[in-house]
Amino acid sequence: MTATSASHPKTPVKLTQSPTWQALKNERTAWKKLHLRDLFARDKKRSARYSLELDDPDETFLLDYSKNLIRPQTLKLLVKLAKEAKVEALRNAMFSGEKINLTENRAVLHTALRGEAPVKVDGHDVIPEVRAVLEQIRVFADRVRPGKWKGSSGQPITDGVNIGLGGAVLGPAMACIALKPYGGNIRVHFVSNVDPSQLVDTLEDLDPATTLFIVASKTFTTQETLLNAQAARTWLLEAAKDEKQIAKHFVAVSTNSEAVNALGIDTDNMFVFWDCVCGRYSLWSAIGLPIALYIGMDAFEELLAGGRDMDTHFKDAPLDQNMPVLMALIGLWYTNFWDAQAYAVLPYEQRLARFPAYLQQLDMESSGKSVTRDGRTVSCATGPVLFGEPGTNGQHAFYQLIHQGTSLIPCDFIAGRESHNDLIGQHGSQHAVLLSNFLAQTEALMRGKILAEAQAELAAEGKTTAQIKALAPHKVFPGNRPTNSILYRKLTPRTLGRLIALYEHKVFVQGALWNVNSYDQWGVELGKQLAKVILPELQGGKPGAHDSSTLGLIRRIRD
Ligand code: G6Q
Repeated sequence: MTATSASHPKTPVKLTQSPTWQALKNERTAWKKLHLRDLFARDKKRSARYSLELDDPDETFLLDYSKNLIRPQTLKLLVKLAKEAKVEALRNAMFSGEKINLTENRAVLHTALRGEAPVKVDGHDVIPEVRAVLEQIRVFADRVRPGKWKGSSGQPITDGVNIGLGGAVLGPAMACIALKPYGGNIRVHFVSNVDPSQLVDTLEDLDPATTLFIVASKTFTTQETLLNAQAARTWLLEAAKDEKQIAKHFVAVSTNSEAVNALGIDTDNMFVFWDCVCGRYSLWSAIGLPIALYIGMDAFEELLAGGRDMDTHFKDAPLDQNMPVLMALIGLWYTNFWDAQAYAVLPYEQRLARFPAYLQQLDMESSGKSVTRDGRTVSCATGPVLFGEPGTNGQHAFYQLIHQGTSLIPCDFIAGRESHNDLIGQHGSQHAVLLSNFLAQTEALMRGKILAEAQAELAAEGKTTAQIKALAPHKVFPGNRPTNSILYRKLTPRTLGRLIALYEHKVFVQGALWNVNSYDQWGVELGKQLAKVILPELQGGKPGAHDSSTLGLIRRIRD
């Protein structure tokens, strides 16, 4: 199919003015009298009714969305809204390579990176190029991992240091931590911050003779990445002494071969990706090189296959049985009708520790927009603030607010049935303890605790009537606090691929509903511009026209 520039299905002028939106407002009012505790009590099949599973008996991948503030009429209206927003047409446009990133006049190709069927952009099938780069990564990883790629002193590489920022680091770093059980003999490190402490701390224990740098930057103009790459180059040359050795210790991942060359990196050692792959959606591309180096190319291909599983589900499942669509609609329900301004992602899987940070960029950079695709001010709230930490850690920190605070914070709980590392302690399986917490939290958030239950508990503890009266109000939990539960068998590369793609598509659907361009990031570009103005002023130049606070701080730093 030939790409048609800027062709995308038109969404209604304002979704918020549709009768469905009004009906959802009425539905919200009806919910003032509903409590999930009662709905579960009345409908024993609620969980089965509101659960979806990928059709794969070997690898559980289940979404239980029954502990959400929904009932049949709620979902019916939400799905109708998705139809009115023409989500399916925009989805098809994305998968077929149409230029749906309107502000940059680009196709959106992260699904093509893990795809198999032809995807034509401007009449040209991109899949052969995608496969060619994957093959290049395979050849490279197959040389470095068994020690066939030698450093300046003839020794094999032991450590890879990825230098990159934002989309060039969050995905690969998250995935390498998540997939530690599949890691091989190459250690991987990630340096992103221009704060020199990060590079210094990383290099402290490394040997230049056995270290390989991967400089990852889509544009290869990001100041922080270039500075860190130059500093790494200097560190390497102090030991290697010879510029020719750079080729053995530096590779680049970029779309910009001129800039790669200008940094002194041999373009033979460059892995390309494409403008149509947005940074935060790029871990499937050559940006995933550190992942392939760490877990090997076969496992990396499994990660891609996991993404493809979710693509197939997203493309084929009807809207009301479609995991990303339902997660997106339910998220919109809370943002726009319950005034939820935050959203927590809580993996009960320590190795998903960086998953919330990864999702923060994916979601907030994609949906943090106030202007519609056609340049008008949005008519409703868009993306919420996303945060999260692995459970059970978060339980001992911020869950208090989720249970008893004044804000509604919908949560996604994520867990594996099996652990790579179970330990048997005094309570039996330690992994079972983790899972019992996962289940207890979602149940408690849903049920809450009514006053009579709190009073009965206190009475059972032997408290006096006066004590019960004083303490009971503090022990009441409102409940009706919504959660999704995502359960998989084990955190394998394939599962991780499914999980990431689930959230990618969820964000896509919300972008379609809110009619914002999920694939640009002008806020990020602003930061790139602004710091360049102030830098010379910090280094002795004449301060420009700033506010008194900024001027005062510039003076203090210069002093
Ligand atoms: C991601 C954003 C942004 C980007 C970084 C790094 O979607 O575009 O986070 O990844 O600013 O940009 P470069 O890859 O061009 O260095």
